[in-house]
Amino acid sequence: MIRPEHHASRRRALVSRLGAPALFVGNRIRQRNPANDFPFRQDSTFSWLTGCTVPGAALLLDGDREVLFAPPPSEDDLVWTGRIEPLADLGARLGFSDVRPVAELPAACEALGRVPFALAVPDGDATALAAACTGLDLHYPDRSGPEALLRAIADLRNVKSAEEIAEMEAAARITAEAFRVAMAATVPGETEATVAALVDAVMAARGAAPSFSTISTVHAEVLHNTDRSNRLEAGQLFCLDAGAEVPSGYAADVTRVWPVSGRFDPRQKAAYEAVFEANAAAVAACRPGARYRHVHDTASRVIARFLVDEGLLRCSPDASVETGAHALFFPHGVGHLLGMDVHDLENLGDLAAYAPGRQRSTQFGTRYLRLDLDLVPGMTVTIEPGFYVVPAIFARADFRDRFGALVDFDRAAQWVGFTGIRIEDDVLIESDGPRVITTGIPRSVADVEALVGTGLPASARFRV
Ligand SMILES: [Mn+2]
Repeated sequence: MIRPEHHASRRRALVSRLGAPALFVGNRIRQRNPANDFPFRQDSTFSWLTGCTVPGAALLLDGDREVLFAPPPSEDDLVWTGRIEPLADLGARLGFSDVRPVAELPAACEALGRVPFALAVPDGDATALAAACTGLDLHYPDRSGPEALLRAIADLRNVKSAEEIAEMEAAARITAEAFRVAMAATVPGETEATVAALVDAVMAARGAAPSFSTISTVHAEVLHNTDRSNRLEAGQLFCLDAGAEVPSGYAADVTRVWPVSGRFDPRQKAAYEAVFEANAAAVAACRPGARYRHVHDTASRVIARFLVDEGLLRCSPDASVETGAHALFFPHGVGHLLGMDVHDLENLGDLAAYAPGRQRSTQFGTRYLRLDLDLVPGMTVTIEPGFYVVPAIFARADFRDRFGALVDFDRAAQWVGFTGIRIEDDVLIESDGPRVITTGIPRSVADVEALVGTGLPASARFRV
């Protein structure tokens, strides 16, 4: 867990950057029906500042003054949820000497005498409260808050402390265990749903939760595939894209693809090794000072070289990166920021992930690159190149026109049904270079083939 003193140092760092008061609201519980709630997840910035996971809480910062607001517990809570923590106890646990009922928040904002900074959160009611208390035009996620506030939050959250890195390593360890169980359990006849259930069960058994809906599919060419209705068949490639979130809120995000039969066929193996090489080259490029766009281009060049070797591209890898031809087979960015959210800070907009003066590319593929900062020590990013055969892309008339000279569409048609391959790891930028924190998950062809289908390990005792 992150210590209260650590949260306090973040608040001081933020206040000294802002030079003005600031209001942060947390998320509230959202109901599906009365007495039937959706799972609660605190807003990440609110958690980052307070460690407070009480729904409906708020934080007011004004110079040295810090006030935590929270809904007072009721007697009914004791009966229905077993939770009763008096506000004073909540404050003592989280390191706040001043904790008040949240009903007092509007008057406290009024008493500031000036408009505080405030942040929109993924909860309409909480954002409306922040807007009402400040008069700011706030709407999640397109009007998240004043630019100076967003920049300060992005700069501070983007560089992880040793305590945060330890949390991310814990998330990575649980994720690695889940992946090993999933690989071991994969045999023809098993189902996508069962593998996903095993992954989520490992996370739950270790006190964590999925940091996003587990992707468990034999159709990796659908990038964010949420369908889990298929039975696994020999000859298919299976894709697992999943990550654990530990109680402090830090996430992992990993993808592996493996053969259902336990053996890659020659074409699958060639493509897998190209994506693996792209992953390794991109990881190696994640050095302090490197521009992330160049990390993306490094992976693209390796994928393009494979496409040239297979006769799918008729141009040099450099010409492919220039024109974007390879993106017909690698239609997404090489990765993104990672932290308390899987696409960390994405709710603040491109301001958090694109350096000033840098814009998203207009080119197909590269325009989905979620990050273009210069890397600095303490940043954590994902590296996730891929190779996909997407019939809908090959069918596009505008692509056939534009790339007709560069892409062999007849040859591409022979690959339809291949599905796709993505290999994703989480990388910490250290002063002397990159460090992969998602270790212990097979990556090489030999390591993958050695584990797939070996059966559930004894440690997976939670299986009933
Ligand atoms: Mn990812």
